[in-house]
Amino acid sequence: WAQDCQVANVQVMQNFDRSRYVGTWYAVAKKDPVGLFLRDNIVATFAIREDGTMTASAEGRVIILNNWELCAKMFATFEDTPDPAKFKMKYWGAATHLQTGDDMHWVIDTDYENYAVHYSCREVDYDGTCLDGYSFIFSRHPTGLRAEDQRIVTQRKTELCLLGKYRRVEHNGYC
Ligand code: ODT
Repeated sequence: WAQDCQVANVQVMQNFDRSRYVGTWYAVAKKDPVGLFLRDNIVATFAIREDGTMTASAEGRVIILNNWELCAKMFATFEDTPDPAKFKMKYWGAATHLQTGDDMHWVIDTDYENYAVHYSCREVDYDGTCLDGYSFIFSRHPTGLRAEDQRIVTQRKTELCLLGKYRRVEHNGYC
């Protein structure tokens, strides 16, 4: 895989199968965007509607209004694109003061049963690299990634040009 840090050249999951992606994922690491929102205790649950549309809900501790912490319940619907691993995510909160938005949502890699690497670039720079984006590392296990998955995930972080930019996402029962 070429590592030129161009958003347009980011490799995503081949033959992504949303039906195997459904269910619960625990965020174990996160690269934050500008204006960090979801902080820790982040759990996302994906589902598929009868018409095939992918949806998700997520819970987590968020920071709003410059230092106010609370557990937020968020919802999203995913619009398909020609690439099965690339979606447009429309999201909103259960309460009005929470973030709403439209982000791209790419599944970079997953084995469906243990780990998943997500990526979203909000703003592409003039040179084609990502100026502002975020990325989640998900695990099916609340305890974190298995040792054998860590190697693959580190490889993917490197390919995304984000190695060293993630922080651990804590799960301490706050939410
Ligand atoms: O936390 C941040 O700083 C940026 C993230 C904002 C988007 C949060 C929206 C969550 C909506 C419910 C979605 C669930 C699925 C999420 C999977 C991956 C990350 C968005």
